[in-house]
Amino acid sequence: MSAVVVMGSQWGDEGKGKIVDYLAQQAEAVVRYGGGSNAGHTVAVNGEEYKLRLLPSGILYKGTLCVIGNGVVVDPKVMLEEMDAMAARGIDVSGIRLSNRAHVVLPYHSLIDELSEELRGNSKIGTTKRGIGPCYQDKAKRVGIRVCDLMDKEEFAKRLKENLAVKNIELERMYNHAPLDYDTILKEYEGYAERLRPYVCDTIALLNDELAKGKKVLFEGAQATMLDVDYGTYPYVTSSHPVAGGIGIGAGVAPNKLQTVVGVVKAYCTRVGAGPFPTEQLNEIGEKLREAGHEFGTVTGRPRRTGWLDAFVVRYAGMLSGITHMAITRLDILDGFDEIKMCTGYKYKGELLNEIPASLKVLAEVEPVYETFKGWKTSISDIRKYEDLPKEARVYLERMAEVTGIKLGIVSVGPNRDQTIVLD
Ligand code: 2SA
Ligand code: GDP
Ligand code: MG
Repeated sequence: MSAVVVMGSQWGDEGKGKIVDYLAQQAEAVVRYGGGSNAGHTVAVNGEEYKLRLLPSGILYKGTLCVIGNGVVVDPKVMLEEMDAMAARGIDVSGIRLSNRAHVVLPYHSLIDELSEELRGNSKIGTTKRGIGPCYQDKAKRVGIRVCDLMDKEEFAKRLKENLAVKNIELERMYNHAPLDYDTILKEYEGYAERLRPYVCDTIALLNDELAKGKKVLFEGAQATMLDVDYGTYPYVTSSHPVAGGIGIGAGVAPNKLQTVVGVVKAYCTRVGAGPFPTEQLNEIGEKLREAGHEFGTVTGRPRRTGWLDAFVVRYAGMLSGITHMAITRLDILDGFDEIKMCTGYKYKGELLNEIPASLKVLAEVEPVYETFKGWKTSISDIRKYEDLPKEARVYLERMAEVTGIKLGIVSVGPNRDQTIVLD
């Protein structure tokens, strides 16, 4: 088994960082294939916490290749800050490889992200304001600047000049904002280019070579299925493809190379930003989940919206990405609940739906169908064997597997690497 995917099955923050870190113990390479510094993946080892935004969660293992694929939009400032912070904590960053085809986030991207959200007022998406959408827009508009352009001093200067002329008109006319200064950005980015140069390569060739040699490669999804620009709750989504299909586009590895797809599933559900969330609990249950789970954005610190597990959404995620195993995380957060609910389907105008509706108007009106489970009311954080979990917890997990049609692979009972139960 050489190519393993770890991706989000809900609206993000399922604990992908923790699961990638756990599985990276046996991997030669860990690869990010989409998103950018909007991601916040947390890894905890021996009580130390590492918050990763652009760097793959395999970074804590010396000698592991940590690849930022062509599908990622890279803010060089954030990437270098992250590398410096890791190096300052004694982490070896020499295994990092940055795709020469990845697109570069420039200062006008983050600025426009922020200004356009302000302009949208009540209909804003609730983005992380990291310039992700505007950078992917430039890529699709065919005016983006790629890492290979950044590495070429003349080409970068020329492209920046052309782009900035247009962006400054947009800033002035649309947002009444002062123009950005060409020389300042040029100088800043020339500095980044020199520092990043040793890490830049053709990651497509690198990854396909590793796989051809039988090496284990782990693909790390960012954001999640319901935030996918095609399959999520559009337009309240990110601008990339977090589903497993995003790997063909964002890493240059063909779909038939992916054997194992691990869907990370939080034992309840959260979402940050606007958009429909059928199982949201805008009540004391939601408050309790947020409090017990410390549910605040890793990048922005925003309080996350909270609700019950939506197994109907996880089933959809399983179909879209061919999930072979579920990694259930944060089961321990439910330790103190008397009663736990799971949504097994949606009703719309009294009728059970077979699929997740495309229309947000319909999705906003669906009525989740719940099954209720008895809580286990005891701490499970020290349990390391599946059969040692309380019966009530096993009933909940096994029903989840039944409703979604996906096998249980991992159960996580705490943030630390060792708080992990692997099923046979
Ligand atoms: P963007 O910035 O254009 O990608 O935002 C578009 C939508 O995607 C959501 N999004 C996220 N949802 C959950 N977690 C994310 N990462 C951070 C975290 C978020 C944070 O790990 O906590 O710190 O707030 C993430 N990134 C993007 C976003 O909320 C919009 O709904
Ligand atoms: P990601 O974006 O999917 O990687 O998730 P985040 O890092 O944004 O949020 C998940 C949070 O849950 C992090 O703080 C993790 O350290 C933590 N975490 C992961 N698995 C578990 C678990 O099983 N139990 C608990 N209590 N925390 C966990
Ligand atoms: Mg996160």
